[in-house]
Amino acid sequence: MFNRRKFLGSGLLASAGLLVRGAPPVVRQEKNLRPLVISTWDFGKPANEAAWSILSKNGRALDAVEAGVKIPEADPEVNTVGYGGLPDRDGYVTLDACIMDGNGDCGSVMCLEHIVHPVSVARLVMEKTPHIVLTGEGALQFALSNGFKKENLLTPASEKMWKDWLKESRYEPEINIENKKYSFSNILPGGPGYHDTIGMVAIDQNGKLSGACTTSGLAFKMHGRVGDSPIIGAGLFVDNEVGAATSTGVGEEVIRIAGSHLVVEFMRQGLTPREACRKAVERIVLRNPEKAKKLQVGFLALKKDGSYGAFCIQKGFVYAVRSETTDQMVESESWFS
Ligand code: SD4
Repeated sequence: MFNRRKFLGSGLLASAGLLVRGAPPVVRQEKNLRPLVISTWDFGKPANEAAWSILSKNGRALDAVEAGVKIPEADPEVNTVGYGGLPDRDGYVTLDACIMDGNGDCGSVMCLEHIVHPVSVARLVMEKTPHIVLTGEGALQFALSNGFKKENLLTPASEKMWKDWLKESRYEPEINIENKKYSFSNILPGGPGYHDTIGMVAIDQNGKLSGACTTSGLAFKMHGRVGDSPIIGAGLFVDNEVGAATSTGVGEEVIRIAGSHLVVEFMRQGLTPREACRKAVERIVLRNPEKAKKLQVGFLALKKDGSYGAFCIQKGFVYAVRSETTDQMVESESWFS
């Protein structure tokens, strides 16, 4: 269970303005702080910056989250989102993404190949079709017919990691691999499977909420495997009446509890974002405590009043926050310390 003493201590650090990544967690509950954007993991920081350049000019949250998550999608160094993402076990880079507006509009692509910005394809599914989800070849054809360029997303670095992995083909998600993204040398040849995602939620000047989530999913996954990230209600959920939530970690466990929807519903019942995330984590842990010891899931939530929070299973989940007064990484509280 999370360590309350440590947590209280961190509040002091935070109020002294000292809290940065690596320090103990903090929960901010400032109200009416908007616009504001929060997103998962280290790469959330540059992503937030792109989102902020829209939000700070009175732009829409929907435009902000799309622009934000496009940053790691295009970054070849981020080996778990978009271009440069690690492939499945057959060597195909297949991407999952979704976007949702607070009014219930949403779009999603699953198992999409060859397109650097799946989130933008998801947005087009939302805006140009009567559907919500397009998958695989159909999603690719839709993207191409809307002017997206077909590209090879497998970078030499990712291909090498895949070939190294093939030597043993061991498949087991590694906890907090996201934090290692800038260092390929941290990833052992023949080592575990990797998971990583950017989930971003934002509130704009007008109090409207939106979110986006995009990933290459679990590395070296079975071909055709889809995680929580592109599933509305699992990897992302947004409701202008209440708030927004997104998730990261082992998608199968998030799907089982419709995680992001659950977090939003807990907030609807009056819980703070942090309490709502903690209750969702509790749901996963209590259903199988032994299994939970070996996996990571993190939830990140933003309430309509501008308060935000997170909770995860294992220590090490960090998220980025950007507003007029804040630009920082925050470490989430965890179930296990
Ligand atoms: C998935 N949830 O495909 C994604 C992976 C992830 O941090 O979020 N990793 O299961």
